[in-house]
Amino acid sequence: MAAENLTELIGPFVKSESGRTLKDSTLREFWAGLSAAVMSKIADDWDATRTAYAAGRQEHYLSAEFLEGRALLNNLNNLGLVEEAEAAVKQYGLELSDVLEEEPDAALGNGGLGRLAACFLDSCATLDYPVTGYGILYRYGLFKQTFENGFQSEHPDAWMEEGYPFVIRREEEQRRVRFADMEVRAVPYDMPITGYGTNNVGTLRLWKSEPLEEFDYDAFNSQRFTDAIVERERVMDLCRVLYPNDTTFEGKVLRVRQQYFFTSASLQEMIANYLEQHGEDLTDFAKYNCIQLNDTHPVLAIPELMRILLDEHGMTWEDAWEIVTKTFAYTNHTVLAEALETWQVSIFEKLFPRVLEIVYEIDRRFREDLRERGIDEGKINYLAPVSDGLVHMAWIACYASFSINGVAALHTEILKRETLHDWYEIWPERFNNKTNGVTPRRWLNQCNPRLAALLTELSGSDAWVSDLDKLADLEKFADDEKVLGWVTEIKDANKADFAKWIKARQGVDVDPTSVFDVQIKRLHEYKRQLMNAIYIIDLYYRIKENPEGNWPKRTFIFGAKSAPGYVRAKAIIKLINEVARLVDNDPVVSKFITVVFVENYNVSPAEHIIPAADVSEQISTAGKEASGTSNMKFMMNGALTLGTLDGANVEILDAVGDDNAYIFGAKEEELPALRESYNPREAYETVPGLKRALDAFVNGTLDDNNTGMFHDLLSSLLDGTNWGEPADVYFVLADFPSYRETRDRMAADYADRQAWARKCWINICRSGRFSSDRTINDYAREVWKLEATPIKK
Ligand code: GPQ
Repeated sequence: MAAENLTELIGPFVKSESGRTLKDSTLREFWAGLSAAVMSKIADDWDATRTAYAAGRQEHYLSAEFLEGRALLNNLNNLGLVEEAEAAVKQYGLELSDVLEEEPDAALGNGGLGRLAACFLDSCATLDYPVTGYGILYRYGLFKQTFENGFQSEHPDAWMEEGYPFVIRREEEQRRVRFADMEVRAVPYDMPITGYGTNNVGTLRLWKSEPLEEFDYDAFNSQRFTDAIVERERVMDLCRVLYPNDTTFEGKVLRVRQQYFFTSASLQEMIANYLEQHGEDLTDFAKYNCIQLNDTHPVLAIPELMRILLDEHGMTWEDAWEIVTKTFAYTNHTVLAEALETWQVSIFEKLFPRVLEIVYEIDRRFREDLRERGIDEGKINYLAPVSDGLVHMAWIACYASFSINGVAALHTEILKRETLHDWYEIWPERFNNKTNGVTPRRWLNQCNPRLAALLTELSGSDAWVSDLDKLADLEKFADDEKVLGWVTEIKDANKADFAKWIKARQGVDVDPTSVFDVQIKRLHEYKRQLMNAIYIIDLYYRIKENPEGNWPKRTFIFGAKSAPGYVRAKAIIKLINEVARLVDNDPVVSKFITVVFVENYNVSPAEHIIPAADVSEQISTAGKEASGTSNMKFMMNGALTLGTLDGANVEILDAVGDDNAYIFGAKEEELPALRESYNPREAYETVPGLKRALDAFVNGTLDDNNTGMFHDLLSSLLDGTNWGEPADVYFVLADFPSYRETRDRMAADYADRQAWARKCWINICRSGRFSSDRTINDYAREVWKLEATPIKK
């Protein structure tokens, strides 16, 4: 690392950003200057890491999304430079925390899948694994959300328009990507991924599309100025925007172009590196390279690698297929049918006919292979890569990958039993589980400095930050009154911080002594934010009925974006905002409860919310949430789970035991039978309080501004739809009674702060297995066969 201290470096770097004297430079320019100074400090190690990784076996993480969030504080923490940075900005009368707030979130992802990719890269860097992430440099990240009269409205997020020091354009490493109707340059922008307590610096390589020629001067000179611009914009369109759908597929041509663009560029680079390091014979490609496919979004890499090996390196089909099937590993992230990516053959035909030809040949051989195994034609046709004019990305992934994994134990079991059952029958050895994890650097050490300090003090070192299992040693303090007192004080201080933050951000007053009950995640019917809202409406009426009752004070916090085209999810957002208004306008009820909908929920708001939470709402319909990852973040920060037996909640319960989590609702295996006899209308009529709460949707209590959307919500619960959807697909009304009972009990339990703190402490101390370091070590050992490669100093 360079010898210079940030105190000396910062001045010149800020000046070069601002082009004026320091006293006139803006906070934003200080952020940019400090960030550039940090980059200068890691440059040599970053180079050394790239060189070290290029020579040996590497893993390549292909993902259409990387939800990185902010980078500066994360890098300062990893490099041990926080105090130095504080001193550096103090010289100019500034607070580091104010400088940090200037940073935009790199929101190049929708939700859990993208954030998981970011946590994984953090762990790979920390553990010195030779792993590189590859994705797309979207000009517009996930849209910015505002509420207009309670309705979600979407706005562009031009996150790097004002400059972003943490990506470096590598002009000299550009590739070319050919489509039948256009050829583009793929220019890499590299983001350094620092690790904790290591000199290794990993890389996230984000590709940007550019025209082959900066500008078509011929067209320009022949007075066709607009043509020149139009062609240029067509190429730039490719990377312009992240598709805002989470767990739903949309068959847009531009999206499949994006997928081919970044996978092709990434593969070209891997091949070039192999040729440089290991010579012309590509036979050993899979010995040196492994590719993890983050869901099906990068699955085009499979036929594309075939194309490169066949057409550009003259291999036989058999030799090429041998390499491909030893290279790829596939992670599935959902069992929801609407997420299954299937592309019309005609789109492939139009964009990359040669890739389509290869897909057809994979399909032909697949059918032959399965026939030889004696599998019947009906099943073969169902599993085939191409059928009914559609290319099935998941089937290509399953056929070509040596490893297929789910993201939590229950999820992997459902894959084997249902979603991918036929594949499991043929190739059981390919299936394995890798329960997700989250990085304790960002999600504990960085976002919750008070708790982090306590953990470090009690354990005598900060070793837990890169070895979270060490927290198990602290469980001995579970009955130590002093420690439990500190845990409570820390939570209260974090809640006071949140109250200040949300007041400044949205002008809302919250009572830091109330129970903070939080549900933050994408808005989706299966996640059941609606059930949460119905509980609050019911509580509203119960309080009105008995205003003298001993109601615990509570703050209900939501954060959620809806896909712009997901009408019902948007209706639920409006409904929650209406519930907030209803409560707020009632002088009696508002003494006890407050509802806060955090606008534009993203990574950095999560860092303010999670450390302050008491209750972690993980209430999806059993079997629907593949894993969930906020459940793990909450647990680490001493919030207690209120959850169904779904996704990784099952493993959280297994870790902490019944006494330290609040579990409710129908189990996954009970749902098919329940569906048979289920009558939501009967629940509506008979479950006390339910009718009153649901009627509020449509009787004028809650106002949907005459859109009819609340009526549609209600009828989705009671009647189903005329296109054949059953009523209450996600069992909201079926689980409501047990949800209400459990949630009521939980709020009452909070009164005994000592007993509550004990539960929190158990959760914190047993969160070790939910560190993404554990997940990544498992992938490295069992799938990637990867050795740690620390750089030499
Ligand atoms: N997930 Cl398929 C997404 O965030 N986006 C997607 O497109 C798909 C899945 C989530 C999933 O819903 C969560 O349960 C997981 O915890 C998360 O992926 C990471 O595996």
